[in-house]
Order: sequence, then C-alpha cells, then structure tokens
Amino acid sequence: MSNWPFRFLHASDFHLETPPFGVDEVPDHLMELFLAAPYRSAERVFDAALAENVDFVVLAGDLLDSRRTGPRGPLFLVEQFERLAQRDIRVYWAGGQIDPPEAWPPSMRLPKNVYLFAQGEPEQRVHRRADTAVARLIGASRLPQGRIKPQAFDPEHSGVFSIAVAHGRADLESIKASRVDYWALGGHHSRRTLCESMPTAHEPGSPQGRWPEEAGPHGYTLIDVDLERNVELKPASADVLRWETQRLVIGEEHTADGLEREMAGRVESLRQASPETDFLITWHVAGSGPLADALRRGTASGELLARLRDRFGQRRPAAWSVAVSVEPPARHRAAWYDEDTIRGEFLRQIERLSRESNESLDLEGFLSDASADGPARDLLLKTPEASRTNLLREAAALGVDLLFGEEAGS
Ligand SMILES: [Mn+2]
Repeated sequence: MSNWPFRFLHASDFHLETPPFGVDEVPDHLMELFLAAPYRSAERVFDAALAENVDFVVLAGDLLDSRRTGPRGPLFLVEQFERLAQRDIRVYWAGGQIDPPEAWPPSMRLPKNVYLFAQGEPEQRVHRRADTAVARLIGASRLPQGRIKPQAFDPEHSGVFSIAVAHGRADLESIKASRVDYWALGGHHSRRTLCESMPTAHEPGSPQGRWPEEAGPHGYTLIDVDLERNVELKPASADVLRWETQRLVIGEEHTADGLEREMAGRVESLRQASPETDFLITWHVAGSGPLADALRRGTASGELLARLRDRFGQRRPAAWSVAVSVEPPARHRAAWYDEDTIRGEFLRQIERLSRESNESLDLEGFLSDASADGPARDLLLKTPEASRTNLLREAAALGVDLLFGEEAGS
C-alpha cells in the first residue's frame, strides 16, 4: 500500500529538573553550562525539528518534573512548542513517570499544536498533510507502575503508517507481534534500538547525559519513512556536555610521562571527532608495574588529575577530567602466594574467597553498630559478583601495601 514519504523527530527524557551530577567539583568556567545543560540540549532538539523541516515531533515522556523545575520548566516547553506552532509542526506527547498529564500546571495552556495523550487506554490520532492521512499515532501516557501493553496499541485501521508512543518497559515479543510500524519509546536514557525493522522499536535516550555512567553522545532521532514504508533512523547529538570513559592499561615499562602522552592522545582524538563539545572524562588506569603501584598509593593519582585538569580542562571547549581511578591488579607477584609469611597467608585466603563465590565474606563484623542497619550493610550483604571481585582485589592491594609497604614493589 502506498504511503507519503515523511519525516518526524523522536525524542524523550529531557528531565529538565535534573542538572548533570556525579562530580566532586565543577570548575567555575563550566558551572553555567552544567546548570543550563538540560534546557540547552532540549532546545537543540526543537532547533533540529525546525531546521530539518519535520512533519511532526513525537515526545516519549519524562520531559520534566514540573514540581521541581518550578514555572521555568513549563514556560520553557510552551515557548518551544510555540516555535513549532508558527511553522505548523504538531507535537504528540505521551507522558512518562514524572510527567503524567495531571502534573501539567492547569494555569498554563498547552498550545493547540500539542497533543498530550491521556493515561490508560491508548488513543489514536491521524496526522494529516493537507487532507491526506500521513500517519496514525497511537499513544498513552504511562500509568504509575505500568508496563506497556503492546496489544492495546493495535491500529484501528491498517493502511496508513502507524506509530505507537509510550514510555516504560514492554515485552519485546509482544512488540514484534504487533501491527504497529514504529514504536517511539522513552525511558532508557541512552540511545538503543530494540528492534531494527518490522516493526522498528527505538529509544532515542535523553538529549543530555547526566552522569559518568551515561557516557557518549546523547541526542534525538530523525526518522525518514519512504513510499514503501521503509524506516531510516538518523541519530543526531544535542548534548552540550559529553561524558566519556577512557581506560588505559599500563605495564612494567610505563613511565608517568608516557602515560600522560597517551592520555593527551586520547583527548586529542575526542576533540577531533567533536571539536565543539565540552568533554567530562573519567579515566580508568589498569595494569601492573612500578607506575601502577605508585598511582595506587599516596598522592600520585591526585597530582596526575590536577595536571590533566590544568592542561586540558581550562580552555573551552574543555576536556575536563572528572577522576582518575586506578584499578587494583587482578593478581600480585606469583611468588608471594607461596611464601610462608603473613602476606602469603593473606593472599592465599583472598584467592580462596575469589574462587568460592558462595562463601560469605563475613564483613558485617567490621561495620560499627551505628551502621549495622544502614545502606553500607545492605551493600555488603547483597554484593553482586562483579563488585565482590573488585572488593577482594581492593582488599588484596591494600593488604599487600599495609603488610609490606612500598619497599615490596611488585
Ligand atoms: Mn527518564
């Protein structure tokens, strides 16, 4: 069946109420950018809708928590919606966890080009160009604790390209079985495509990463639909600050200068790939040898961090180093595990605990009474596999250090 070729923009999770977080120190020259990042990245999404001349915009929830933004949040959105209204671009919005329809301040009228889907049963709206149907939008705002029920989004009529708009989790098998052509989903803060085609199910993620875990570009997605209803996803970035994680492995021969040269190289390639972007870099250094040992103890990693900030963090666009973390070695010098010393006994004990992952680490005894019911206890009792390994590695490194000190080397 023939169809109009058309283009729309899919975005979600603006989270206007949440500035970036997860850093111990924001330098003065990046402060303003930090505070403005949620709004500025969202504004770039609307800029793109205008520049790309889209037929309409689909917003899949979690745009703002209006209790936490105060009037600034809704005012900003109304302003942006009005920019689109002037060009006759409609907006289809399904609320998520923080923006159910009733949370919108009643005193602030949404412009007429915006359709905010109600909660519960999905509603169907046909988008028209002149008098011809272009797409059928099937949307619902999220119910509290609700999962998406893909069966409820069945298009009333087939023929015209159908787009489901919803926020939250859904069972992928039911999505695949649905008659919807494109699932415009929201909720996941990093971009991902759950299903490539027939149907396409996509989450554009938040236009701005919020913390070190949300590394890499963030933005929105443009979707081109051709005469044969083929879908082409065009991801684009809108973030004004970009989190990056860089991991380096060092060996016996590494010098401090050599490591810094490698870091400078990484900064250079980030800048070349995206010259306008301000980066926030978390460095992970792994490996063994004298340099790794030196970085693990004392002030060396702090000094390295200060130099990196000084060299690359000051000018704009900045490459600001958030932290340098040095991973503990997976294993220490082999001979130590056999020696008849406290260190040998200690390392053999750690090794046994790493092998026998079901054995409790019995850490509760080390917690003071005051913290006995607190989050630290929960954390220790429910320590998942990856952090158990890490905990044991940290303990081994610390133990070796305390028992023999620097003269031991490794
Ligand atoms: Mn969200």
